[in-house]
Parts: sequence; structure tokens; C-alpha cells
Amino acid sequence: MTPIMIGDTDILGVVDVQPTFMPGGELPVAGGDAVVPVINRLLAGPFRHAFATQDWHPPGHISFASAHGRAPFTEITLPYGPQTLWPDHALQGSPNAALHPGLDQARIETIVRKGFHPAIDSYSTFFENDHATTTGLDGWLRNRGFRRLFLAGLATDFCVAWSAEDAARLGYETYVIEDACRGIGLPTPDGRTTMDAARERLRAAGVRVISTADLG
Ligand code: VGL
Ligand code: ZN
Repeated sequence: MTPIMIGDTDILGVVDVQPTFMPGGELPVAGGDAVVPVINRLLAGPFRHAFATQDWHPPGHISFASAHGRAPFTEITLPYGPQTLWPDHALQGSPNAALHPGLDQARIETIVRKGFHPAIDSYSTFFENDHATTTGLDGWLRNRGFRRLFLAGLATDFCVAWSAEDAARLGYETYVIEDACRGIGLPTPDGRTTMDAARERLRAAGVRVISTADLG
């Protein structure tokens, strides 16, 4: 494959690189901390523009299993659809909800917080989980003239995948940089995992899954 050359209408989206999603955090993703140096190299090299997303929940958030007296990693149905329940995580203002202190923020031009509405979760950085409430990021990207979106961060099968699907639907040429991401991998009812399901949905949405080695 010829290397993908990065220019001024390309932007790197750094998804939920927060200690709450790393070993020792409240909702740890296996190897989640390993994305930090990989993303820092992307930010020091090819990408001149980046944005970051930050999961940012109030206490008692509707995505918390504890708010429903249920076990984490089970699923319930909410007015906007199915919702996986999680351990309490990404609590607004807590140290583990900050962007990881080792992340190089020099080229991060805006930070999109999501999941702050008490009664709705937001995996995607474009739309909350009702697929209708916007975060405003699409307007920001369009106004700045960005055409191609490259996503990295946590978790591959939730916030990265949902963001990538929405980006493709909104008309951006969308890439997921797989070795700059780590996933959660919950079992699905059909005996697969959320990683398999996400990969299939990304392919169907026309998202290109690449690795850092593909970048020129
Ligand atoms: C995420 C589950 C709950 C993510 C956020 O960043 O992928 N996953 N909140
Ligand atoms: Zn969350």
C-alpha cells in the first residue's frame, strides 16, 4: 500500500485517552496506557492538527450500573435504545477523568466533552446515544475545513467505533488507526465479541482500518 500522506485538511481525533480507561482506572481497558506513546508519535510527526474527546459524566449518570442497582457490563433498554451499564467512571473533575498527563497536548486544538447530560450516554464524539443530540464537533470540523478524520484512542469497540461510524455517515473520509487504539471486548449474544461486531460495522460504514505504518 502506498503510504498515506497527511496534510492540512487531515485531523487526528484522540478519543478518551483518560486514566479512567487505563489499568488502575475505574473502567480499565487492557493495554489502554500503551496508546499514549503511539499517539504522541503521531502528534509529533505526521499530524499538524488534532482534537481530543473526554468522557465526562456527572455522579449517578444513567450509564452507571450503580444508578440502576444492576451489575456492570449488563444491558438495559432506555427510551433512546439499548444501553450497556458500566462501573462508575470518568467522573467530572476527578483526576482519572483528565486527559492522560503524558499525552502531548500541543497540537490538540479543541477538546470535546461528552456524556455530561445525566439521562443520556454518548459514545460517539458527534452524536449522543440517541443518535440525534449533537456535540457540535461536525460544525467545528467543517468550519475549519477538515476533510479526512483519523481516529485513535479508547475504546476501539465503543467510543472510537461509534465516532468513526458517525464521521463516515457525516461524509468525512474516515480512518481508524488500529495500533493506536485498544478495545474492551464484551461478549455479544451471538457468541462473538464487541470487537468483532465493531470491525464488521466499520467495514459496512466504509471506514478504513489502518495502522501507524501505513502513514507516510
Ligand atoms: C467508553 C464505555 C463507557 C469509551 C466510554 O470511551 O469507549 N466506553 N464510556
Ligand atoms: Zn462513559
